[in-house]
Amino acid sequence: MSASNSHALSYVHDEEHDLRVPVTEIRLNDSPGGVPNPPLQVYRTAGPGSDPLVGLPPTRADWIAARGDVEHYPGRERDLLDDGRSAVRRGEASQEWKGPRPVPVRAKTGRTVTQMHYARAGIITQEMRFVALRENCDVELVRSEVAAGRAIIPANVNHPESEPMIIGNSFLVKINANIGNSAVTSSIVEEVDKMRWATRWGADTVMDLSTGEDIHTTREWIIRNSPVPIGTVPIYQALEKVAGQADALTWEIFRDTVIEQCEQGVDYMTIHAGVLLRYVPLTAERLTGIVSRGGSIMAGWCLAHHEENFLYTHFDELCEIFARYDVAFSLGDGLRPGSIADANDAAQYAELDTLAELTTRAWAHDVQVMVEGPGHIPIHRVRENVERQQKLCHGAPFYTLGPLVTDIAPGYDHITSAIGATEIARHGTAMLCYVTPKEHLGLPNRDDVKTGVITYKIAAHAADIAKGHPGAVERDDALSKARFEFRWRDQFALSLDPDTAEQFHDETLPAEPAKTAHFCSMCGPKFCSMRISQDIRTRFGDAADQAAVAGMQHMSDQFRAAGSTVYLNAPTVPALEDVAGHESIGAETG
Ligand code: IRN
Ligand code: FE2
Repeated sequence: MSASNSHALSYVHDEEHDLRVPVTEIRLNDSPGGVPNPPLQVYRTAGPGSDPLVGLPPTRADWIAARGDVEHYPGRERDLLDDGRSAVRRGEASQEWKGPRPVPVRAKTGRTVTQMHYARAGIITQEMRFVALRENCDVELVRSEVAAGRAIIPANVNHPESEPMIIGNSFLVKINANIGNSAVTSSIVEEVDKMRWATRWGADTVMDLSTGEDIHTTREWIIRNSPVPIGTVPIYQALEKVAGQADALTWEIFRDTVIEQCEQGVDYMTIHAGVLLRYVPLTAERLTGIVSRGGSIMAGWCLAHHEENFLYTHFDELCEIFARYDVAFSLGDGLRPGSIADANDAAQYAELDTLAELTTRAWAHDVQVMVEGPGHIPIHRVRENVERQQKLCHGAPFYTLGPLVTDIAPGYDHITSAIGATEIARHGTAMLCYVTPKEHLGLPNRDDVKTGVITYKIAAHAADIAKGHPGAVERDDALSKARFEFRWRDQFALSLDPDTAEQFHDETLPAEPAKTAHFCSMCGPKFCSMRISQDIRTRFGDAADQAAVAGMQHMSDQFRAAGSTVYLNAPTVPALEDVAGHESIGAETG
């Protein structure tokens, strides 16, 4: 039996508003003496699960329709689920889509259907209520943060299968996993499985960065099955349409690609509109130039035409499109530094100024915005990045790629980047884009995706703890208690990765009795600190040993009187200022 078996799908209800939010319930064993431990309900990104060939139920469809501001496209019956080029059509894949083929909707002429629009009008949507239930916070906090642009709820009206979630500094730190990049689509089940694998381990959003000829169909399958918001970088697909020739890109080709993706239900899109013609020369002296794919495409286009970036010049049109579907901007950092040497340089910060300007312009259309950030930054310069972005962009959510705090560990860049990610998140970054161990080396496989997601869950959670997010330490405390009480199964079950925890334990102590043993193979039975601590507690918790405690207290008082610090039975730890006054150590005062 695996520890993840004690994880069950459960729901938190808001009966009044007919809402139910899927959560993962972790069931726990009793503490010694038969004291029960209540099950722990934790945030769940995997949704309720679906048959990949049918998709998830479109729960939000009724909420969207009830607002009365969307219309169906006349004559836009979809043949989207299999557009004639896919492997299924070619007979190379065995499964066929059995689910509904939803007709796309968009705002009625002159209407705006964004969560920001409703929030600013003082309307509390079902999406906001769902989010408040998930985050365990007041719905007014959700509404006011969305209204102010300090948080976004990416929720395209054409992705009614999604479970609303929020990205913003006042809420739990979120993580994104990138998937995609298979040259040829294999089958619905396999493509959907990539998204599911990432959300199973905790990805809050998934970006589909697929390229290749089946891109449209693959994305359709993923969206119809995805409980989390889906993001894309539409310039990649636009580039495919012009056979990879950046010069041949036009605003019209790009616009049509965006509309196609809006109709499919993409919830947010990376738009590299801050790469201005005049910024491109600022990268000339860099050690690593432009490392962003989208950034280099747009810089190439600007240079080839010697014209301003069309994403910038047509930005207001893009806002009008996004407002009709509630697609959120993820303003791309096309000039992010790709090495420690290029961190926080003129090119990066010039682009950030433009992203700030674009944020305000999108807000004028009531369109939701987050701002993308670096990249590679040494740890002592990380904080300045988020503080600068928050100030310039009036608190719009920051969404960063790590950053990596050193360049010297290819193969371990999930770690070099998680260090930077933790630091940047604790100072206010709202979402972290994961980096896998294959970064800079190759395409991530299934194990890499899992490692990347778990690594970023650690970074995000560490930041939640440091930020004092309400309830953040609940799971830590439950796990530590299980560990102290040698409830091995519960310790595994409470882990971010129960399978690995159990497997590592079992490598040395596979036998069933070891699951309740008061030691593990790290220290062995004699030197287990947890067991010794328990022995101490048992002994001194006993009234008969009160004399011993008094004796030790007496000794400690003497010790302290002689000028030393002791912590035995100290009710509080002395503050650093008080400790430092005692003696001066070090040369500078001498
Ligand atoms: C996140 C923050 N900065 C960049 N990202 C992610 O990088 C972005 O969300 C998308 O997944 C990818 C875009 O890469 P390029 O095109 O900028 O290299
Ligand atoms: Fe890099």
